[in-house]
Amino acid sequence: MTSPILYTFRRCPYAMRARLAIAASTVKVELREIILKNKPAAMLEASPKGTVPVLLDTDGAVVDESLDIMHWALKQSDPEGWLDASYYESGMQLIGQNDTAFKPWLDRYKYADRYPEHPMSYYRDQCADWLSELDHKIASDGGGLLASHYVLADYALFPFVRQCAHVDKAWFNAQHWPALQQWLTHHLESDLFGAIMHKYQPWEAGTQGVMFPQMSESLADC
Ligand SMILES: N[C@@H](CCC(=O)N[C@@H](CS)C(=O)NCC(=O)O)C(=O)O
Repeated sequence: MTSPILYTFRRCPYAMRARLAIAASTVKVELREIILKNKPAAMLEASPKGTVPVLLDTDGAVVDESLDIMHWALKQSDPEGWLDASYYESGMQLIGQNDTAFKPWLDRYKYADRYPEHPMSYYRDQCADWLSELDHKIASDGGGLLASHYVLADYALFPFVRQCAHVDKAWFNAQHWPALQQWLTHHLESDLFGAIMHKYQPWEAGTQGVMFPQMSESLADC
């Protein structure tokens, strides 16, 4: 095995945050796109819990939590200072809140028919409380969640805010969250996001995945 292998699913927010960090670090991996309903045996052998993303390093180490994959990549190379120590602890706290408190509400909002004990609007209100908090943070910190620039927490939370906004775009856009809406638009329109959202055919056992991140067009022209 010459490159680390990343098992990923394009639309998974956890996999997105891992790909964002890998792309920003420019650490090269072999990307293997999977289908959640038909997980490759090689992935399950490496990580029997069966969630994406999973990173299999060249020394055989398995990293199967998205946040750990972000750290794995950024510890090798962090050209944009995502791990800036000044914002690290507060960022990890925010990520913890996102993953443990907000994400369950997001799932209920997105799949409200599976949680009939409350109407969809109830779940949306829970999400809105968190999004309002994020809007205030961005407004007071001058552009990012914790600083005037983006750090680890911005990239770790962005795919989840995106997912929430996409459940009902008209509703999201109608809220008075100017700072959060601008923050989201910036991420959605960024080259980095474009670079991690290419569509790939699902990987087939016995074949080579695709090298990721792919060279940017400006570099490829040189
Ligand atoms: N805590 C994990 C969560 C990953 C996760 O739940 N991924 C979802 C996809 S978004 C998954 O693989 N679910 C398994 C399935 O749907 O079979 C992480 O941060 O990597």
